[in-house]
Amino acid sequence: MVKTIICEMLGLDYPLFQGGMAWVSDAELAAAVSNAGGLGIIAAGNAPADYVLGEIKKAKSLTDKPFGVNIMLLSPYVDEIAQIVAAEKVSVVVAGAGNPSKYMKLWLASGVNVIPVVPSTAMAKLMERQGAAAVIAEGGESGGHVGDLTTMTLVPQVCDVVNIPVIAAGGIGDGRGIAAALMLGACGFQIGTRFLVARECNVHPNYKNLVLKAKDISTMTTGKRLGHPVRALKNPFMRDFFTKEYDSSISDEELDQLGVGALRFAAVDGDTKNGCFMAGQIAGLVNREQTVKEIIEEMFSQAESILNGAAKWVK
Ligand code: TUI
Repeated sequence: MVKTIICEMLGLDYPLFQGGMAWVSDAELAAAVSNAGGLGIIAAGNAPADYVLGEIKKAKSLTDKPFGVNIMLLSPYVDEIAQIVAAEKVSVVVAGAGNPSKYMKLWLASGVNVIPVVPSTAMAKLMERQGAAAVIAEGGESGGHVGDLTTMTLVPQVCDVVNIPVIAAGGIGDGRGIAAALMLGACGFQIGTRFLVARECNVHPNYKNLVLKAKDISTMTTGKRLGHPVRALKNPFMRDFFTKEYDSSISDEELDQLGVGALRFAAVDGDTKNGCFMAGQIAGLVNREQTVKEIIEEMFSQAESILNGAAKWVK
């Protein structure tokens, strides 16, 4: 068994977080992950507060195990959602895409474990000072809104500057990734892309098929000019956005507007031309639809056998 302090801290069988994917990570996916022994996470994304409350209640009806909510700090509904997770006393709040400082006191007072995503060591130190239970060091291999550093470089540097547990995210898709992240100092692993193709994942079948077909070089990033680069599968939407990003006749506002609704077109409508199919660079390795339980058990048994064999390399 791969058991770490994260299991003890949060009451998990596996030190695994399911990545909070906007429009994708609903109560059903989160409950399936929690029931399989990991930490399922409902993504708030840009959804209204009543949707998030409904998903929290649904998850409570589907599992007795702990689960979390991922709050996307750029959401227009973030203030309301911050109150809801406190009132509902969810086990874990993962905060991403910004600085959650203004909500920390509220969340800590309600007994929630606050686990922010950090793209840098400075942010990691700040979050530890403010009472975070752990941090997620997410490298730019991940899908969606990405930071600059890679998982390989970010995780050990974050581990060196904080005393709280560090969860690695970005580019982990199987047991090899888990074993590697452990060696970097992480004691938890956040996996998003592989769960996109889980049987219990309600994303549009076209989205699943694009991930299943993806190769190593199938993703790209756009949006650097707007200050929030996003990684997604290459398709007409992404290529068009990329061209316009380097066209000085297009204003930032117009560019921003181009992205509105694109993730919904992908996840809900399966629109392969106009959708933004966010996925990590590990998509090329994701080749089979499996149940959540199969995914988790396979990843950890692979990690275990690699780790058990690792001593043979040391003479
Ligand atoms: O948030 C994510 N991934 C996401 S959010 C998302 S929805 C979205 N869509 C379009 C544009 C923007 C968002 C899709 N995928 N991952 C966690 C993450 N957090 N990545 C990077 C960060 C981050 C960035 C800056 C965390 C903190 C931060 O702090 C900046 C500051 O204020 O100092």
